[in-house]
Amino acid sequence: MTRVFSGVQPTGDIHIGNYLGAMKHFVDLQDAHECFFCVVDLHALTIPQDPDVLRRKTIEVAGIYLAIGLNPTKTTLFVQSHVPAHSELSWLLECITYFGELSRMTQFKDKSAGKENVSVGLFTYPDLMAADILLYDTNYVPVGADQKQHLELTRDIAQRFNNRFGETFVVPEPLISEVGARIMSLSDPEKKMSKSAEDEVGRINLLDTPEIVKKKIMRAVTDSENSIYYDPDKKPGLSNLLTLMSVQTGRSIEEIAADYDGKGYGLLKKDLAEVTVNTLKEIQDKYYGLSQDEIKRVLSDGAARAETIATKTLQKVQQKMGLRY
Ligand code: AQP
Repeated sequence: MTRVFSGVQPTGDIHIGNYLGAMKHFVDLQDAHECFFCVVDLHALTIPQDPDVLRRKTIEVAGIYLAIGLNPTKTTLFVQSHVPAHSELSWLLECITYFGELSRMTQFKDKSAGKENVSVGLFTYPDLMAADILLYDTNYVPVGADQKQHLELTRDIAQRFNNRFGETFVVPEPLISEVGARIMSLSDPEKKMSKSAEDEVGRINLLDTPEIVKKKIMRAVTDSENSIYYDPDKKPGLSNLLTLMSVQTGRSIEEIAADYDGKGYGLLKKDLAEVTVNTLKEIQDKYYGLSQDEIKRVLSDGAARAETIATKTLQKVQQKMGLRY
């Protein structure tokens, strides 16, 4: 069976961009593949975290995994730091990654820009991500468009290792959806919707109340024209709303634009708010019905399953690199 791996950081609030760009696809993939979905808490440490908040958010992300429909009897759900092989393989991969490669990562450039104290972890983060993926002989990695460059680096590292030490790693393919892979901020639609953006109204969190969702969508920045058509360069705000409508309803952007053209932006926003509230309601109903103990049990079982596979891969890599007798 082909393998799928992906992860979500327990930082900030999980938003509809994370869901529509990546997490929703996790659910679609779990029937046809052997899936591993991780709460990547070690990645979260690349920027300062309050320890209690990090612990709470780790359980929250795992709860959201269950609430969106991931089934722990089919899919392995676990926390990255509970499987030590992730950190160990990361170091080994750092030793075959070039400084120039990591320096070219746009996410590092964006997140470090203008900051005086940037952690080394933020710089080497793509190696930890490569380790996450390569430990499980992963064939497919469902992610949003912002992770494309990291995935390309993972492929380069896997191929380099295989060329240098002999066939070891499966070279993974990214799965990036055509529509919805880059959901934009509602308040600044030139930028992607992001957990770390200070502007709360730019993102719809999966656990936002219906009132807040409606308010955020009705206030979404659009443009002063009145005609409805998709053009992310000329009309980024409106195009983002059409995208949100399309990925949630399964209707094409063209069809939606034709439906609303001439009827004003207000109606589109009102209907989108309703659709979004319904999407979130289903998730929230399940989320608030889960107990902490239930979530922790799933994570503990998942870590045990993940560890068996990850340790085998790590030992193979250590052997090839000359670390074992
Ligand atoms: N705006 C987005 N549109 C579509 N997909 C997105 N993803 C993130 N933002 C969008 C995808 O969500 C998955 C989980 O993301 P993550 O937790 O690993 O962290 P991230 O990419 O750093 O997400 P954020 O929310 O944007 O956080 P910050 O603010 O810290 O940068 C990934 O598959 C990601 O591609």
